[in-house]
Amino acid sequence: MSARSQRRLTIAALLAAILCIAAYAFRDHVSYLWMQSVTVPRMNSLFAVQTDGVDIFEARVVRRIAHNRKHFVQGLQFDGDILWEGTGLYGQSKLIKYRFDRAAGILEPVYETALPAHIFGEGLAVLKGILYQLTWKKGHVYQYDLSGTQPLPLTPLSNDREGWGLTTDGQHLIASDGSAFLTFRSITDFYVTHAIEVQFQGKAIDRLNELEWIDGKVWANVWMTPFIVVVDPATGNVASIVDCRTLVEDAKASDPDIDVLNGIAWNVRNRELYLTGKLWPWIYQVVLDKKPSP
Ligand SMILES: [Ca+2]
Repeated sequence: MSARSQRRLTIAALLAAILCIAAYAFRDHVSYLWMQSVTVPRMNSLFAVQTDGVDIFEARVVRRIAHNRKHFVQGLQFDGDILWEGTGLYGQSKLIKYRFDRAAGILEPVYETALPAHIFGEGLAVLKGILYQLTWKKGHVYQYDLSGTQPLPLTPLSNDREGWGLTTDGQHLIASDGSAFLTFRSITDFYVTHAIEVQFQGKAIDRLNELEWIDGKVWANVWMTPFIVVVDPATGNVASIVDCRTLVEDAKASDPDIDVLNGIAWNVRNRELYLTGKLWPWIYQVVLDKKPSP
């Protein structure tokens, strides 16, 4: 082989190595863009056209609660007057505790802890004095004892799937993993007790993300859409759909760089609904207006 051929071979090998390293380093971003390109048009067209037989509600803004626009919201849940928020992104994932001044509409951060830089935080839920926080791909389910003045970390549990959203029916934890399945989990070891497939008019609805248990139903953000599905936990069937396009437009008008709708918190004591998204400058208190049947 000539010296020139050897140089070409070396350069080609180096380029291939650089491409492989870049593809590995940005694998999550590539996967994210691919899922976005496939999911968004399909979900939007599905919900826009085929809504026979389910109730459609439109989320209407009651008030805006100021929120840190750097928070990539992955989990949101009230515990009395406390609002818990879990955020994602590598190097930026946190668990945040707010005291909510409901009359003034102000969230006062009273505790914050950062997750390790290699951990991407996901959904959270509070059940029987323990806060559970998922991680995206590492399989950790962080646990915190909430009986003291500050959360006390306990030994993490293990998740056998990707962690996306989390909520509770009061007995189980209920988790989403990016698929159309919601898994019901034991609070002691996070093992699956049973699962349901979420379906809308016979079609599986995947990319289920942040969750909330409200009045016996599981509410789920559908990732990359402005819609929330309200799911019957016994059958998996979508009972109604909440159209949040007005909120997305309002948030986008405040900040064009916002990410998707993601974050549902039900203030059970006052029966108030709060919604937000990733990198949104607001948490919205909303009421639902039922849309007339077409
Ligand atoms: Ca929630």
